[in-house]
Amino acid sequence: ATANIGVVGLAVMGSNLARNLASREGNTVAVYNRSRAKTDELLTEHPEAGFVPAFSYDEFAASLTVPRTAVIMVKAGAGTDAVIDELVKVFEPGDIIVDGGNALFTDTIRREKAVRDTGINFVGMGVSGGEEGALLGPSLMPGGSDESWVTLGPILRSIAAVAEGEPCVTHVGHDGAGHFVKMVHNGIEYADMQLIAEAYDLIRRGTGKTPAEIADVFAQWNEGELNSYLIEITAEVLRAQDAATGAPLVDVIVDQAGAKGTGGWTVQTAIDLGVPVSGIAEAVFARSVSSHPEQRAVAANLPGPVDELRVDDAEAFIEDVRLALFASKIVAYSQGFDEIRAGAAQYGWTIDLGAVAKIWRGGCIIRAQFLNRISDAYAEVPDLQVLLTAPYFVDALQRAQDAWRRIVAQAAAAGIPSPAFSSSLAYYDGLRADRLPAALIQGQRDFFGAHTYRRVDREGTFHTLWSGDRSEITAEDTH
Ligand code: NBP
Repeated sequence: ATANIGVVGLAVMGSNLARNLASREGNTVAVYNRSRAKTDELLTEHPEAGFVPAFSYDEFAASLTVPRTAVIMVKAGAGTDAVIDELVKVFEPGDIIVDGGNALFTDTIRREKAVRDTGINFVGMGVSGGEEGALLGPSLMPGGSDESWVTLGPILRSIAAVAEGEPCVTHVGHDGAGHFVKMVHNGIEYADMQLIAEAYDLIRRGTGKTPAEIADVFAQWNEGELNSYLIEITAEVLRAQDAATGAPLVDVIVDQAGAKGTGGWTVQTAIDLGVPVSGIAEAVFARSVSSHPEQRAVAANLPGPVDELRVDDAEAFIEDVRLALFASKIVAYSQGFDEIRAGAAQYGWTIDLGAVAKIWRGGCIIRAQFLNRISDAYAEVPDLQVLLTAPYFVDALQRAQDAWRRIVAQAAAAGIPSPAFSSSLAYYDGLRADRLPAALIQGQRDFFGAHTYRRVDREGTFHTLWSGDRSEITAEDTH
């Protein structure tokens, strides 16, 4: 046995992660792939990595020093279960199996439970940053036991991205905590991308600027408080020209956004937890609206407003859009962190939210300067109820809110869809409202279903005899 760590699954992510591991001092990396071709190819192309190839699970286990540590990077779902079944046969108590695929956190909880009886440690780990991140430094979100973290910590710290001198990895929490946090990361990513897309659309329709000119706007925004990877790549995408036609690339790309499902998971889980993640939900639904060409074709002639968006002062309008984007982004992140808080409470994880914000500062898709403000907020008040009530965000929302309202109003008047901008604002106003019309909903529920209500002035649960004399009685909560 010569390798201190192994990788199973040598497609794009696995081979890049294996190369990243091999490039770090002190690591020797065993590699295995179900079909031999990928292993051969990796060995041929990267002799410098000094990989220890294995062509069976027995060989793979034999090549690893104890405690054996293997990272699985295969297609999430049945593939992951198949690999775990095989590794469990050849590994021993104390060994560590890490699943770095995009597993649903409930699958990770199930797998951890199943593997636990064997004495082998199972760690679900979120990996963000795509293929480049895997190779050069991803953001890593491992769950699993404290015992496994002792072995894994130093290895993961050595391969993770580094942000402001700190490696982008932390032991997020037990069993499914890492994959849960990765799921929410992806949900926030959906929201952030949708918000940026809405900002682009408003600027284009409002000012008539070309995509290349709007690229300059985003590049400039990237110098300020919006500084982030997504803003940076937006500028690059908008600047790109199609080689075949000379048109802006963005104009020749079909406007139907795809999705692999993690955004949907974030929303489904939030619904189960009762957490409003409206910004993320709108982003998921906006992609699905875009992806129904047959529905869009029959709806294309529906009446719209007479007046198009008219902007007199392009510069002022663009600044309004920037502020609306920043405010909506604060809402999206606040909602995402709310979901992590709720998930931690539900599943019994101790998650340091400030540490999560820190490990997202590098390597991952939502890396942004702004995450420092989030970690500051949690450093100051660790059990902060609502992230956007932290002083920095209150100040930012104060600066942004007039512009945010103008943009949402202008977009609605001109018939420009801005679901993420407008739902974020609606959430913000809902949250800060003194009284909500939820009182009326309780009245309606009591009317048709005797669901009862509570009163503002007395303890207890009440029901009005709607079909009788309409007097009020004290009621047991019937539902
Ligand atoms: P894929 O998701 O395309 O999976 C291909 C790999 O899975 C191949 O190595 C394949 O082996 C293996 N595999 C399958 Br499929 N079924 C298997 C089975 N029953 N037993 C053993 N191996 C099996 O690879 P990827 O794009 O590199 O992603 C790997 C994981 O990383 C996924 O879970 C993905 O969601 C996650 N992830 C991806 C990204 C990204 O940006 N792409 C980012 C973060 C996480 P074969 O060669 O024999 O077919």
